[in-house]
Amino acid sequence: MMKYAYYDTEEPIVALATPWGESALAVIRVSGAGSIELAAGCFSRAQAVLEAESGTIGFQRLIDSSSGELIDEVTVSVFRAPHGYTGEDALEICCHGSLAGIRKILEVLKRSGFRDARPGEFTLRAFMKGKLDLTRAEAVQEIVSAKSRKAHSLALSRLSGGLYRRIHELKEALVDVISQVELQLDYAEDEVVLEQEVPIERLMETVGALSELAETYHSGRLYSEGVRIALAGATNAGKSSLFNLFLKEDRSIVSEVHGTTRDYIESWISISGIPVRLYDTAGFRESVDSIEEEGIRRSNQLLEHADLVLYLSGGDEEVDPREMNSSYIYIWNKSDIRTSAVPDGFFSLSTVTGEGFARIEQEIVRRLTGSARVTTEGEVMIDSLRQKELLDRAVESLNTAVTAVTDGMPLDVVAPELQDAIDALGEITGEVTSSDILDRVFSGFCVGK
Ligand SMILES: Nc1nc2c(ncn2[C@@H]2O[C@H](COP(=O)(O)OP(=O)(O)OP(=O)(O)O)[C@@H](O)[C@H]2O)c(=O)[nH]1
Ligand SMILES: [Mg+2]
Repeated sequence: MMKYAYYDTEEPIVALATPWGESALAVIRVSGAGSIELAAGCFSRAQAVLEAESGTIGFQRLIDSSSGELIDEVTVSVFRAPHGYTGEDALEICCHGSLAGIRKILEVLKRSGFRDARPGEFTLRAFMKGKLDLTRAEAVQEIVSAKSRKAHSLALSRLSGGLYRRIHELKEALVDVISQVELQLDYAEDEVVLEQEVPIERLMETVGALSELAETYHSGRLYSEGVRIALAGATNAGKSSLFNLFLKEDRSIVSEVHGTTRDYIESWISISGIPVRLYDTAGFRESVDSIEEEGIRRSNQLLEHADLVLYLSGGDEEVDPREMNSSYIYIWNKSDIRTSAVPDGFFSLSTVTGEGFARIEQEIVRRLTGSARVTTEGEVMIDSLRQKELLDRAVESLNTAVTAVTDGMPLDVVAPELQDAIDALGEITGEVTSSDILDRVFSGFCVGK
């Protein structure tokens, strides 16, 4: 674990902000006090960088100053405190995406006095400089790791302050309540006896709003992390056909031969914005050989770890309702050629005509979102366990406060509970902070972010 002291500095730092690998272009970032002066020595036209205004960009040759050797032709964007992402003096060097070149540039910059940045250190500095609060800082990483368009737009709304404003609003409401309570406590000290009064309705409203926000964690996670869905059933039931239907391409081999799929195949798809890792598996039957047996064993393992299983029936196998698993979705496939009635609890499907497919997609979304609230336009959702835990803590403290009030307990029992809830909300936005909190938030970041 990194220590706060490590962060608490304006030391010049450097990091590659784009992936390690061959690419058309790569971006190397430096930030910190004096970083423009430090880096200037590496450029052919040092004076231009030294004199550049914030937010300007210029062409440069990057030179190894010890040997005079040309390393790369680059463009350099200049940011001066308090402007730019970090709010410190900073440069973004856009070079060619060659691993050898990138390594050399990093080496030259480090020799000039920069040290390697730790994960999230640029964003941490932006936070320290008051450029963003913690909910926005977390949103930065959430945007980078978003796996679906939906997760991306939810994170983007947090970055633009949607969550911050909601938390701030609720916190203000609590600050109002606590100042009323404290006023009464002050009077009590003056021994003026007053009827104790706490705006209990306002308090309950706030508790309600905070628990609602905490509950969005489940859906928030759903959209950012995604889920695992496995296809299961007897051989030849049509699992690979359904897999291909989801992917809208002929990815998995389909044939009338039983036991076509022997190892599982997986792919990311999106169902109503939820990222889904979909698995096509080896069908069940009394195994014919040891390879297929191993395939079936792996299928079973996948089913155990899947968030949802789609179980296909494609032939004349008997269905025993007592053996149906309530967390599976049962599908009666090949409806185009089957004459028997669809059994209770099954969804009818034909992967050939596509009949019933939309209904199954709807059922998947219904099952995954379950009791979780489905997002509506503009709704604020949370996607961080840290935020969820703090919201839970605030709700718990407020519930204790409400109980204390209704039980007629003295106000000096109520006030600390209110204060704890306010502190919890302050921790979410970063107004109340500690090295542990910062470690927890920033250690999950990419280097260079
Ligand atoms: N008529 C009809 N045939 C289907 C349907 N779905 C699949 N089939 C056919 O059923 C056969 C088996 O389909 P697959 O998708 O390979 O079945 P599977 O469950 O993956 O089989 P294994 O990989 O052997 O476990 C193929 O010949 C498909 O063309 C359907 O809805 N209607
Ligand atoms: Mg198959």
